[in-house]
Formats: sequence, C-alpha cells, structure tokens
Amino acid sequence: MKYNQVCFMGLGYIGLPTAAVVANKGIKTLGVDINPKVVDTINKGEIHIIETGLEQVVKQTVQGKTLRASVNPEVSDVYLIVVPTPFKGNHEPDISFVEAATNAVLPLLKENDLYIIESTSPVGTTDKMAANIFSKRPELKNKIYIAYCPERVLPGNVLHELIYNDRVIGGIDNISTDKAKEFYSTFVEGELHSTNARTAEMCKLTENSSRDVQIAFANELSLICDKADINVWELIELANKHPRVNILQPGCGVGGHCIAVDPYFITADFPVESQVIGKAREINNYKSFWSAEKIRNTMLEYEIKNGVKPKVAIMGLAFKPNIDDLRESPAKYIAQKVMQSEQDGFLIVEPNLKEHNVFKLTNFNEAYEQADIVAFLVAHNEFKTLEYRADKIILDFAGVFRR
Ligand code: SAJ
Repeated sequence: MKYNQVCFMGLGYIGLPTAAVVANKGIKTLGVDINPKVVDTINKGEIHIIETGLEQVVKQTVQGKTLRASVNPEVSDVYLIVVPTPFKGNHEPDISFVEAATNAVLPLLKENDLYIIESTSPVGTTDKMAANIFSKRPELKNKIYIAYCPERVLPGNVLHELIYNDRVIGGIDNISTDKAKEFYSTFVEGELHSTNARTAEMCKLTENSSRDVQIAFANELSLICDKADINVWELIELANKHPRVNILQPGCGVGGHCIAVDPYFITADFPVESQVIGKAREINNYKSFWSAEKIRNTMLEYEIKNGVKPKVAIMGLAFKPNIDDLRESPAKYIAQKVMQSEQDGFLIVEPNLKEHNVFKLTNFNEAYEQADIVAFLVAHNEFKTLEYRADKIILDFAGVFRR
C-alpha cells in the first residue's frame, strides 16, 4: 500500500520519534502539535525532547523533506493519535486530548483512511472515538479503518524499540486490524499481533500494571527487610536463584509518566476487582513517603547524637537511572519533601543535568566527600564508581552499594 501522507497528532515522547521513523522510510509524514514552539523547533530540524539519536533522524528527515510539522492537520491517508492521556485529581483518566485530536481530524477523513490511537487509553476509548466519528460523519461507516495500537518503547532506547519490539494491534473489526498491521509493517521489524481494540487497550494497561505490581512486591520486601535487619538486595539475589522466581529491584518509589499512571486507568473503571493493582500503587507511593521520613529521622538522630546538624547529600533526582528525565520522579518528590522546612545543609546531585531551576546542583564526588548522610535515590552509573565509606551514614534506597 502506498500512503500519500501520514499524519501524527501529537509530537511528544512517542509521536515525534514514531513520525521520524516513518518519515525515515521515505513516507511523507506530517507531525501536528498544538504548541507552535514545538512545530518551529522540528521544522528547523531540531528537537524539544531528549532521546538518544533522535535529533539526527529528525534533522535528516526534515532536510530530506519527508518530515514536516504544523499546528494544523492536513488531508492524509493515515492518522495517528499520539497525545497524552493524563489523569484528573481523583485518578480518573482524562481522554480530552484524544477527543480533541480526533475532532481535529474528523472533517478531513475520507473513504479508505486509517485512524489509529496509540495513546494509552481506558478500555473502550477506541469504540467511543469510532462512535463519535460515525455520529458526525455517518457516510464513513464501514468505509474507514479504526484501530488501537499501544506503544511499548522504553525511554532512552526509543528508536531501537520502535522498530524491533513486537506490537499488539486491535481494530474495531478484522479488516481494520489488517489495515493497521499493513501500516505498521512499513517500519516495524518485530512481530505484529492481531486482536480486537478492547484487548489491545487493556494489554497496554496490563503491561505497565504488571511491572508496577512486581516493583511493589520488591518495595514491600524492602520495608520488611528494613525492620528485620536483612539486606534486601542480597535476599532478592538469592531468591532469584530459584528457577521460577524473578523479583525486581526495590527503589525509592515508582516514577515516570507510564507505570505510575496507567494502573489508575484500570482501578478507576474496575475499583472492586482491581485489588492487587490498587494496592501496588499505594505501596509504591508509600515507599517514596517512607524514604523521605527515613532521611528526616536519620538527620534528627544525627543532630541529637552530635549536637550539630548534618550535611546531607541527595544523590539523584531523575525518575530512573542514567536519564535526565525528572517527570513524576519519586527522587525529586523526596528531595522536595525533606527540604520542605529548611534548605540549609543539603547537597543535591543529578549528574545527568547541568543545572536545575529549583535545585542548586553539586558534583557527585564533592557531595559524597562533604556529606555526613548520603541518600542514594537513583542508581546512576556515576554513583557506582564511588567507594563505600564506613565513616558516613549511607541510606541506599537505590541499591548502589547493595547494602
Ligand atoms: N523501577 C524500580 N524497580 C525496578 C524497575 C523499575 O523501582 O526493578 C522503577 C524505576 O526506577 C522508575 C519506574 O520503576 O521509577 C519505571 O521505570 P521502568 O524502567 O520500569 O519503565 P518506564 O516508565 O521507563 O517505561 C515503561 C515500560 N513498560 C514496561 O516495562 C512494562 C515501557 O516499555 C513502556 O513503553 C513505558 O513504560 C510506557 O510508555 O508506557
């Protein structure tokens, strides 16, 4: 199938790399974003997000004229909805961006077009959007193809995973699934698995909830081990020697914009049934609160014992190791919480950032040298080069020294 133009609604962490990969296949691609600054940046061949290797592909495809950005959608053959689906204050999913993007392309749709939602969405969203489309454009009923296909890429490795990960594709009918598979086969080398739209929607939520539940188990173990005076890292390593046990690593909480968010899309719609999923969210959130309390209590104990306030190094602000992304970061939350009443005596470290608009950053070696209490919140590679120092109080929430 030859596509005259593919239109991506949303040029964020997933939309932009996917648009660039499609454009790199020589397919004319239009990226649409409501933010004119983002559109200008991309049209200059530059990017507004951080992702390894992305700037080069964007530059190449913009220069080669296969990728172009605009604030308005244009008539195309394929429309991909790749906008954020945040949640509201009460953890109810907010699909208003998906609705707005759909309404924006609605007048442009024509016979044989393909409309795909990639945004993480509550179960039933694709059917809802299809009903919306057909209510306003009844002449398109059975004439266009509608499908849901979630992304699964890991921030930091997006360009590779976009091409090599398997994908799950669910249409509102079999022909829609087939048409969507045909489109993805233009750039995906992983296997394309067919299902229906509701299963594909639930599959995305299940993947991230599964990881959240598994991390919650590790975090719960870390709380038990702290009380029981057992090294949780050693415990997990030993338990994982069992051929059918594979426990993840505890940390200072779960962050990012996916794993800490998507499970709420299940708990909001299935509150009675989703007991484990809901509890896992609570445990992972509690772990951040507990870590902040632990730091504050250790500071108080130090002050009582030594008669002076301690210097405290907060090691890491990112939401996971070796990235500079602070969105929904438990480490950032903990830093803010422990510094709430007073800011003196804290050395904040984030080796992946040059500067931060709130925190004054210190080099990791310097902070380690100067601090009386060292709280490792993220297991960045730089921290693993440090030698364990018995003369310091080390709170290792991230398993840097695994002790
Ligand atoms: N974490 C732990 N312990 C672990 C592993 C992770 O505490 O053993 C923490 C991390 O520190 C971080 C959080 O979990 O705070 C999430 O990190 P992650 O690396 O597990 O996942 P994300 O959010 O970067 O990306 C996830 C991926 N989903 C799964 O692995 C099931 C990715 O494939 C998805 O595409 C992405 O969410 C998304 O966009 O949904």
